[in-house]
Amino acid sequence: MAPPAPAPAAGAPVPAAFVPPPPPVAPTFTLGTPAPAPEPAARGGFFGRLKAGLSRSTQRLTESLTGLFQKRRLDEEALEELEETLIAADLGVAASRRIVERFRSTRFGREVTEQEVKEALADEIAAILRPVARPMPLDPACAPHVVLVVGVNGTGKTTTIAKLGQQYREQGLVTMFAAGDTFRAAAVEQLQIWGERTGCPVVVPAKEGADAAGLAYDALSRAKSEGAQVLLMDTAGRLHNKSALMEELRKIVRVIRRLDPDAPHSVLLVLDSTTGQNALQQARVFKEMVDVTGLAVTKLDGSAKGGVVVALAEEFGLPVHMVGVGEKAADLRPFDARDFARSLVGLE
Ligand SMILES: Nc1nc2c(ncn2[C@@H]2O[C@H](COP(=O)(O)OP(=O)(O)OP(=O)(O)O)[C@@H](O)[C@H]2O)c(=O)[nH]1
Ligand SMILES: [Mg+2]
Repeated sequence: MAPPAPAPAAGAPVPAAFVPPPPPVAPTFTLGTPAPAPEPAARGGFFGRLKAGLSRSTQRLTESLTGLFQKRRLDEEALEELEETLIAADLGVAASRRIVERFRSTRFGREVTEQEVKEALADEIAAILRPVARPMPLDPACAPHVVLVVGVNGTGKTTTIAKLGQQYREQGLVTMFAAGDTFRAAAVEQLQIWGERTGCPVVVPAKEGADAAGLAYDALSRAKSEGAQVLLMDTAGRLHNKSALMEELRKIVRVIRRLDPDAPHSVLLVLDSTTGQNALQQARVFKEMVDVTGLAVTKLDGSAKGGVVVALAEEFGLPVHMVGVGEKAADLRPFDARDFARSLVGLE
């Protein structure tokens, strides 16, 4: 990959909010195993990428819709079938009911085509998603803005940190990583490699199994003394039980507040969209543990359960700051309600 851009002088003007720019050039690194060759649609920018990525979710939903609405009267039976279709597509019972109620009140008894149903569905879904589609606010004046990244193992925490690190560096922000998953040597190494590739210094524990809160404290002290503007903290996804993980996360928060009473400024919960309804359960559990401020939903490329984003929005109302639609740095993007809704129902 290209050598990292030089870090700007501390105090250089920086954007107040994180709005990743569209990828200006071919992505500079890939994460994990090489990504498969892009589908033709993937060349059409982010919307195309999202659409290609969501195709498995879309297929599930639209196959049922096609069977349902070949010009048909929107009667009680059709509405019931529509509700079942939406629930089967992981939108959740509450959101599915709400959408069907809107159909009932606006279109009941009318004859509708599949295209009309899709357009109306996309509008209703976008209306649910719009309030949560908010980029992660980033205030580098916090010096640094601390992002605690949490989530169960394998959801994409470490790679999301790497992608964010790359994007922030491209925006000229001095960014550091904290390898807070101290129990696994491999986890520390993984983040170290990303640090080297993205040009973000990584604070690592002195030894395997070191206290994660102590590491977090050291990382914030070092980030402060080195003038970092953003500090991304990785955490363990699994400890021997839930209360141990909760205790560890709470201790991290307590300890870093000795250095900055407002830290962490963001608590980003990473959820893997391929886990469908499990993602909802994970959100419930992590909300109990820490004050989650927003979500990153990963692996929407190839997920047949992308509809879960709608269920998450309906149940929690937490901002969906970003979505992962692939393994490259540029594949972590802000969440766009309309694009997502239209892709999900198979519209351009
Ligand atoms: N296709 C795809 N793969 C992703 C995405 N995000 C993460 N991954 C992959 O998911 C796998 C797990 O990602 P990690 O970042 O290691 O997950 P983690 O949450 O740090 O896992 P633990 O450290 O075990 O808790 C890796 O192979 C990533 O490349 C995405 O948006 N799309
Ligand atoms: Mg990890």
